[in-house]
Amino acid sequence: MSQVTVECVQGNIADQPDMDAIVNAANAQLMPGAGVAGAIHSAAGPGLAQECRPLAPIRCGQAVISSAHALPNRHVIHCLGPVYGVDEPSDQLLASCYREALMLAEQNSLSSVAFPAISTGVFGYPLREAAEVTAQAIADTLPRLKSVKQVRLVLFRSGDYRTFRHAFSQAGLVPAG
Ligand code: AR6
Repeated sequence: MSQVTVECVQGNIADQPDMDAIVNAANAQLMPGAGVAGAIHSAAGPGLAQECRPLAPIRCGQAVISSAHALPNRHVIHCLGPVYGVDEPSDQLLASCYREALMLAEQNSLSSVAFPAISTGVFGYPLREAAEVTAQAIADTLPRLKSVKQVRLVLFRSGDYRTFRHAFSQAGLVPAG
């Protein structure tokens, strides 16, 4: 049995004060953007973009870690997801984001990480497919985690929450219902 608690919640990724790290659905330049990147950078303040500048550009499927500035968390982990239909193989690149982010949390001795649904906004990844790939990627990575004890998926919209909840229960990560 895994010692890691996995959960899906509906909410705002920039408002997860109980988590050690939140994950940004970033662009390659790690600059403020729309959606998740906009919410995170505006809550963190301009110091986040400043710290990120020398870390960019990142490649698709990669994760990098920064401090969290004015956010209530310890760190932000920035992932560049695939643009659906452009970056291939999209499922492997999306899975790589979750795996790399969790391993970075592990290397930094963090115990809790909150993710948004990477690539499902501006980058156009169909939600149900993304939910299945995400659930599988997290399930595959759980056995490698020692420090990380809590993984949370934060879905902005109620329909997205239900889709992720279903995929995560199908993968045995959260109770059915
Ligand atoms: N909290 C949680 N989820 C959110 C929030 C929020 N505050 N805001 C949006 N979502 P996106 P991507 C959901 O577009 O597809 C940016 O401009 C949203 O409904 O943020 O990886 C970057 O700069 C969707 O389901 O990320 C990149 O250029 C999901 O989060 C590009 O967009 C991801 O939407 C990245 O695109």
